[in-house]
Amino acid sequence: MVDPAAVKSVLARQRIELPSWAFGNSGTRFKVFAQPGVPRTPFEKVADAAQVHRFTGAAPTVALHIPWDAVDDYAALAAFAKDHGIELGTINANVFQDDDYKLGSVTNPDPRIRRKALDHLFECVDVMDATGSRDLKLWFSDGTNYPGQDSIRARQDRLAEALHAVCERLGEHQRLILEYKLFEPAFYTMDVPDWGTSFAHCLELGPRALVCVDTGHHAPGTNIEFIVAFLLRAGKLGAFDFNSRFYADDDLIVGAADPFQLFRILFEVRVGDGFAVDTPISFMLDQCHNIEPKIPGQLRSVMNVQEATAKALLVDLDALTAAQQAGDVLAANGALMDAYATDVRPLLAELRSEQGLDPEPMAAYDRSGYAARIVAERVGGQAAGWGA
Ligand code: RM4
Ligand code: MN
Repeated sequence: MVDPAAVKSVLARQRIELPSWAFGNSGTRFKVFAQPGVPRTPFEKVADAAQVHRFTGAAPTVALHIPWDAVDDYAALAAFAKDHGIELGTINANVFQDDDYKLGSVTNPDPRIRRKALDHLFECVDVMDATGSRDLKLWFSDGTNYPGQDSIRARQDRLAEALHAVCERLGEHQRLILEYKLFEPAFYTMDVPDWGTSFAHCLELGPRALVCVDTGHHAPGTNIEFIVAFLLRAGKLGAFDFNSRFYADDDLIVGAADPFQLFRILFEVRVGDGFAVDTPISFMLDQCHNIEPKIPGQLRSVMNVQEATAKALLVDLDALTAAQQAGDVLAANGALMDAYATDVRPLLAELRSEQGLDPEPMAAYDRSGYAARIVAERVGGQAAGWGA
C-alpha cells in the first residue's frame, strides 16, 4: 500500500515553472485574439505569474524569453519578482524572429548571421548572470524546406560549434538545455529534430548540457515516456516543456488532450527518481492560452501536473514490481491503472488546506477580484503578445 503522507510530502515540494509568454496575447498565424487586462510589460507578466503561485503554492518561478522580456535592469525585475513571492527562472533565447534568420541562426550558411545569433546567446547568459538563473534553454527554428537547400551535415557542424561556444561561456552552476522539435517552422529538415540529436550533442558537450522534452514536439504516436525513461537513465533529462496537443505543436493546457500520457510520463519520472529533493529536472510549462483566460489557464495547468504527479506517486511499486517479476502482465498493468483511476482531487485539496492555501485554487482566484482589477488598471500601452 502507498502511504498518502509520503505522496503529499513529494507533492508539497513540487515546483512547476511558468512561461512568461503564457500571460501575453497569443493566437495562431491566422489571428491573435486580444484579451483585456493582459500584461504590457515583463513586470506585469511577473505579477500575473505570482498569482498562480499565490493560489497553488507550486509555481515559485517564471521563465523569461529574451528579447520579449528584455528590460533595462534585470536585477530590478528579479527584486520585483521576489517582492511578489516568486523568482525568475530559465532564460529562453530567441533566434527565430529576425529577418536575418530566414535561412537559420547558428546553422545559417552566412558566418555574419551565425555570429549575430551566437552574440544573442551570449547576451542571454549575461541576463542569467544578472537574474541568477541556472538554465539557458535553447530552441532553434533552424532547418531547411527543400532537399538540397543546404548541407545537412555542414549545419550539424555549425550547430556543434555554436553549442560548444555557449557551453564555454556558462558559469560553473549554469546549464544549457537543448530542446528539439520534429518540424515547424522548417518542413524538410530541422537541425535539432528529435531527442536523439539533442542527446548526441549534449553528450559531446559534457555534463552541463541536458535535453529538454517539449511534449508537443513529437510525431503523433511517439512514446514520450520511453524517451523520458531513457534520458533519465542516462542522466541527460534537464527539463520538460509541458503542454498538450491533438495534432502538432498545439501548446494547449497540459493534461487537457491526453491526461493518461501525462501520467505515464510522470510515472517514468518517479521510477527514474526525478522527484528527488535535488532533482536535475526543471518542470516547465510551455503553453499559449489563445482563447481561454491566461491566469486561470495556468492555474488549471499547474493543477493538472499536480494531479498526474499524485497518480504517478500512488502506483504501488512493490505490487507492480512483484507482478513484473512474476511475468503477470495483467496484474502489472492493473497496478498502474488502479493508481490512474484514483480521484486525487481530495488528496490535493487536503494538501492545500494543510499548506494554508484555499483547497480550490481556481475558485479562490475568481473570488480574489484580481482579474477585474487588471482589466481596470491596464488601460493604454501596448499589450504583450507572442513576438511583442
Ligand atoms: C517553441 C519552443 C520554445 C518556446 C517557443 C515560444 O516552439 O517550444 O520552447 O520558447 O516556441
Ligand atoms: Mn518548448
